[in-house]
Amino acid sequence: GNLLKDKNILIMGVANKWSIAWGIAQKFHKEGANLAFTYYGDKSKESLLKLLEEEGIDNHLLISCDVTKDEDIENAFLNLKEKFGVLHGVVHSIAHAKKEELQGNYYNTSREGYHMAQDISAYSLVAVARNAKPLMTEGGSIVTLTYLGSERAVKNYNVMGVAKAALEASVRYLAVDLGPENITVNSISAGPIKTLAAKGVKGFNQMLKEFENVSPMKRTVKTEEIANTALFLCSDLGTGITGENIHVDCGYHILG
Ligand code: 0WD
Repeated sequence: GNLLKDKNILIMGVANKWSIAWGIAQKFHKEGANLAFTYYGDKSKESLLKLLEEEGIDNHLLISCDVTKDEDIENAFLNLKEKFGVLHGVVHSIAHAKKEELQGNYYNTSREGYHMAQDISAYSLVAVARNAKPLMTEGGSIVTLTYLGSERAVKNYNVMGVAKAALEASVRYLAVDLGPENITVNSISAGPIKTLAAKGVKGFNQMLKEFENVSPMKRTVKTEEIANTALFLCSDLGTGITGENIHVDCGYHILG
């Protein structure tokens, strides 16, 4: 396909082959996008280099970026400006909380853990949007990943659910800020997928089983289905949609 031909897109958050961001990267590559990646830590860099080689994605830009550091984010977009000049899309697929706070009672969340979850999982999108804006001179699309735990009290999701609520609210405010520049900002609310981040949530495997049993489609969602929605949003098919949260979860969220 060529739905993303001549589009320069930044993918943030590939940690390994199970990462949702990697599924999105593969799809975007097949649709002709010019890709850049930010990674966090040496382990992610190694995985990413290997994956890129296997997939035959070359001429990419790889940038180290810890989203808790303003200077890392600024540096990433400086690099992008040099390499691409114009940017058409950003996929933000980053979240983190302390493992011990993804279980038990939410009231046990520490101040530090609360701040960390907000910083990495929600504020990072705000900083990314601010830095992306000057490069999105031809309009653009910013897409982030969220989860139903923002709307409902999902067992064990706790502090991350609160961070995702902030992320989704940020999507709406950013959509207003950036709308005049023809930049859309949306989130995809993905059903549970077995990844590194998911393993941090206590009882995740059980959650997958329950999901299979009760979701309207009686199955879990595939990473490729998340990637297809990200593709739609970043291509010319998705223009006119902004501030939206699209559930890609086999219908699970409609259940009472
Ligand atoms: O079921 C799932 N897997 C769902 C995931 C359902 C619904 C939503 N999501 C969301 C996650 O909350 C996240 O926002 O999708 C996004 C991607 O998550 P993923 O693909 O499930 O998980 P993973 O492959 O672990 O990617 C998240 C990555 C980090 O991985 P680790 O596991 O090392 O925390 O976010 C990155 C890192 O690569 N990350 C950071 N990047 C920059 N700076 C930082 C940081 N400080 N911290 C974590």
